[in-house]
Amino acid sequence: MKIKNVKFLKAAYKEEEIPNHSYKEIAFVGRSNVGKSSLLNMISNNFKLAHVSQKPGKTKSINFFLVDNKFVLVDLPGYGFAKVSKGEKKRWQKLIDNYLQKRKNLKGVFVLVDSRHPPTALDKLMVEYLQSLNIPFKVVLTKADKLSKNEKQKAINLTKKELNVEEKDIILSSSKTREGRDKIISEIFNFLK
Ligand SMILES: Nc1nc2c(ncn2[C@@H]2O[C@H](COP(=O)(O)OP(=O)(O)O)[C@@H](O)[C@H]2O)c(=O)[nH]1
Ligand SMILES: [Mg+2]
Repeated sequence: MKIKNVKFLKAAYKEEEIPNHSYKEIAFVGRSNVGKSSLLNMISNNFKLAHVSQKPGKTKSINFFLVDNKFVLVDLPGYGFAKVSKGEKKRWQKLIDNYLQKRKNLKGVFVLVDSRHPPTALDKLMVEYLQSLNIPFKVVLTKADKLSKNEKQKAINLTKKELNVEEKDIILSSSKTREGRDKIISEIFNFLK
């Protein structure tokens, strides 16, 4: 259960651009700036793979990454960013919705939530949405390097309560310390089974 080689496959800006392959897919979602690109880089051992941006809302496409010629990681556009136009937001929302509703290859989703803040209304909506679609998911609490041991447990408890998920479905992670990497990779392979 290792990830060795990850390469960028494609960016899809519209539904028609979503690649037509038979690889199983694992997707990552979360509000912009939650640390999604950093996490993908950390998992891939490639600091330049997914663009880490200081400007939230920059990822406007669904990005596909091929792992060891076996399966595909999918970076979905960040939700809940205020500084884009309504039209632009609608376009992303439609792209994400279509993908989650229709994608037969999709085997599991990681919902990224900033460990320093309580889950947002949009995080809740996303979790409920995945539950309603029967898509298996895990919650990843990002930027855990910013928390003390106590605060980590508090963040887990809050996530359990707010998102109505079990502790076994929550993973603390940090792209700085690489905390959570092994767990995330092992869950990826569980999803792929
Ligand atoms: N302390 C800390 N900062 C992080 C971590 N992951 C991302 N960041 C920072 O959070 C900001 C947004 O990260 P990025 O990966 O671009 O988020 P994205 O918009 O969700 O793709 C950047 O300034 C990152 O350096 C982490 O694990 N720990
Ligand atoms: Mg990003």
